[in-house]
Amino acid sequence: MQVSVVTLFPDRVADVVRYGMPRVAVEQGALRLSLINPRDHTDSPSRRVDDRPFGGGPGMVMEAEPLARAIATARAAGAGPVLALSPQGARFDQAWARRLAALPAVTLVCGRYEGWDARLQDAGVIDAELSVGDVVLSGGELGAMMVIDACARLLPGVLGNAASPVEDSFSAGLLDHPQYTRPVQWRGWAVPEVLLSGDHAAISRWRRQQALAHTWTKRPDLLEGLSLSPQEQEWLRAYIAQQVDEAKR
Ligand code: 9D3
Repeated sequence: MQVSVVTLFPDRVADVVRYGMPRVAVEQGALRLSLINPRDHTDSPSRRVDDRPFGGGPGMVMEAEPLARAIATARAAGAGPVLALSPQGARFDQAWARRLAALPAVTLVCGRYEGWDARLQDAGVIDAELSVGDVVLSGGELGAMMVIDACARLLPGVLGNAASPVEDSFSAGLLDHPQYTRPVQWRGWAVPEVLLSGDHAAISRWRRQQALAHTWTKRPDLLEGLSLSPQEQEWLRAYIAQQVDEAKR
C-alpha cells in the first residue's frame, strides 16, 4: 500500500513508521510512505502557504494552489483516492480502516490553521474528508497517523498478522475480554480460576461471556450492529437479568 501524506509537518508524520506495526509494514515492503510538503509547491519567496480569510475572522486559511500542486504530485505517482483529514469529515472507524487497507494507494491531506480554501472541494481535488472523532485537534497530522497505524496492522503479508489474528472474526465488534498475567496472586487479587484450569473450551466460553458483558455495560451501541448466536443471546439475557437482580437488592 502506497500512502502519500500532504503535510506542513512531514517529520512529525514520518514518526508513525518508526514504531510498532507501521514500522514492520514498511520493513516488509507492505507499506510505503511518501511525504509531500505544500511549502515545496509555492511560488512565494517566503514559502507562505496560508492567508487571511475573506470576510474576516480569526486565524489563517491554507491557500488552494500549494495544496492542489502538492496533491497533483501525489496523483502523478498513482495516489489513489485523496482523503483530507478535517473536523467536518466522516468518522474514521475500523470499517474505514478495512476499506482503505484493501486499496493499493491513498493520499492523506493534513490541514492546519482554520482549514483550507473550500474551492479545493469544489474543484474535485479532494475526494472525501475524514474526522478521527469529536475532539478539536490542532491539525490533521495526528489523524493521518491514526489512519496509517490502523491500516498498517491490517495489511496482508505483514509479519505477525498471521500469528496473532488481528481481526479475529470471533471477537470482531466486541470489546476485549480482560487479560491476566503472572503472578497468580497480586496484592490479594487472584486470577480467575477458569484461566488456570487448562480447559480450553471453558476458557473460550468465559472470555466470550466477559467480552459480551463488558460490551453491554460499557459500549451497548456496539451490540446494535452484531448478530449474536442463540447461545450468546442467552448468555447476555442471563447476565442482564443478573445485573437487574443485583440492582434491586
Ligand atoms: C471545529 C473547529 N473549527 C471551528 C472554528 C476550527 C478548527 C479546529 C481544528 C479547524 C481545524 C482544526 C484542525 N483539526 C484537524 O485538522 C482535524 C481533526 C480534528 O480537529 N478533530 C477530529 N478529527 C480531525 S482530522 C483533522
